Amino acid sequence: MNIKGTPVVTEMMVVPVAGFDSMTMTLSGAHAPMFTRNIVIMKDSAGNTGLGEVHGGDDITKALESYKPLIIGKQIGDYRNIVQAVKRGGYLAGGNDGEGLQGLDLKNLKFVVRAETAIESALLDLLGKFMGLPVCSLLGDGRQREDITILGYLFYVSDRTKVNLPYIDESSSADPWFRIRRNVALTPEAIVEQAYATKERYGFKDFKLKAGVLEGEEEMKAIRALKKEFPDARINIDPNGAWSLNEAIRLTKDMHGILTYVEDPCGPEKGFSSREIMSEYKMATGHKVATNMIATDWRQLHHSVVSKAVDIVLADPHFWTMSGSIRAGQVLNDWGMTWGSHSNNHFDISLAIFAQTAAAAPGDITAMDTHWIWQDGQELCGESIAIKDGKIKVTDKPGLGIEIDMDRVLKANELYNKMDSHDRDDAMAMQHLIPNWKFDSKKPCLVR
Ligand code: GKR
Ligand code: MG
Repeated sequence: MNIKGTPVVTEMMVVPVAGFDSMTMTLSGAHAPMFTRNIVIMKDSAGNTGLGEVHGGDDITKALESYKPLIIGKQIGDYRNIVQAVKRGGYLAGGNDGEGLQGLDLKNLKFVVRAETAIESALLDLLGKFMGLPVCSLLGDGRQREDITILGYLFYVSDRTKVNLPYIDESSSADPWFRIRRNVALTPEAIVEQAYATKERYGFKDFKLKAGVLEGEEEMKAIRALKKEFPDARINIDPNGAWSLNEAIRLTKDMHGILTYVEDPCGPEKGFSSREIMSEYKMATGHKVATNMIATDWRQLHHSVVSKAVDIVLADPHFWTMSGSIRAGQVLNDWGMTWGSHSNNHFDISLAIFAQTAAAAPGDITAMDTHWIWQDGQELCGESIAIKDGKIKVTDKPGLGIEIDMDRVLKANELYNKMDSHDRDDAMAMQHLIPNWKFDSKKPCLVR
């Protein structure tokens, strides 16, 4: 097909980058001192620059590099066909063997991630700039809202001073949140302190606690403490499938009015799939259930819906592509279900991707996850997207509404090049806390 009238892509750069992180804890272990991402920077014949971001790792870099010949010289208006060509003809980071199991630090993550999202985003950014429209106006049925509600994503944090790893120290920062976010937080009081500091800086009204770290009872104490301090907050807990069905029921059955919903409480057990188990959990407790683990593509979504295992699907555009996430959002809304988005550590280009996708998702969407509060201050773009009053205001600027700062990108690339390994490995830092620690999908990471 020959489409006339839109600029052509003249250049595409893939830049792997790294940023600093806290020793945040999950079922998978501890976040390493640095996290990685892949950035795509495209230029077109109209002189515009388009941006994309997706997960890090050499395999994803390789996939993105392989797309170049399928993109350069093509018209940006033909972006749907370009993304198709990339899906069919590019190198595929392939094969997922970890359904329903938290294994995001292992090689599984790259199989859930859709590297082409970074291409789609950069092309939509260029097209939006050419047309003078924000990306959300080009997705699905167009813009659905003026601002996006964001939740405060709280994590337990281990004591970085007890391990000999290059975690950064921000305890002398002028900002109260920056001051505490790199420090140990393993008690209900410390989680409440995080919530206050993030509320102060970002105005959050809703919170999520990443669980699967301590015994479930301890984690419920933190949830109760949060609710006591923030009685109007919608609060959610996410152990990434760590609890058995019985345990999940025991822990949460009396938490109505305290927990608004529960995210991936259980995984597969005793020959039953995570969908069957979560459906039993829902029936037994009456809690609403969210997932980013058992509905990460259309086939999984179908089975999740048929088995009535979930109410809220966290359709991260980096897993679904932006247009795929919106298509899921439309279907969920038509079926009386709820759209939301999961996240992993990311830079501000992904924050813009989340915001533009959420802006086009129809219906009563749930507050969106973002890890940005843990990365805030490490922007790759000039004027970053702000979270104020617990919301991101959807930009009226064309495209993603952000402009890349190459000096910052090059610095983040330098950091990346100093790293020995570029793949996420949450078991690495755990060895410094608990020698010979091994991932167990049914055991909180600090319970050994
Ligand atoms: O950043 O470690 C983390 C999170 O645990 C992430 O990997 C999860 O995928 O945030 C995610 C979730 O909601 O499950
Ligand atoms: Mg989750």
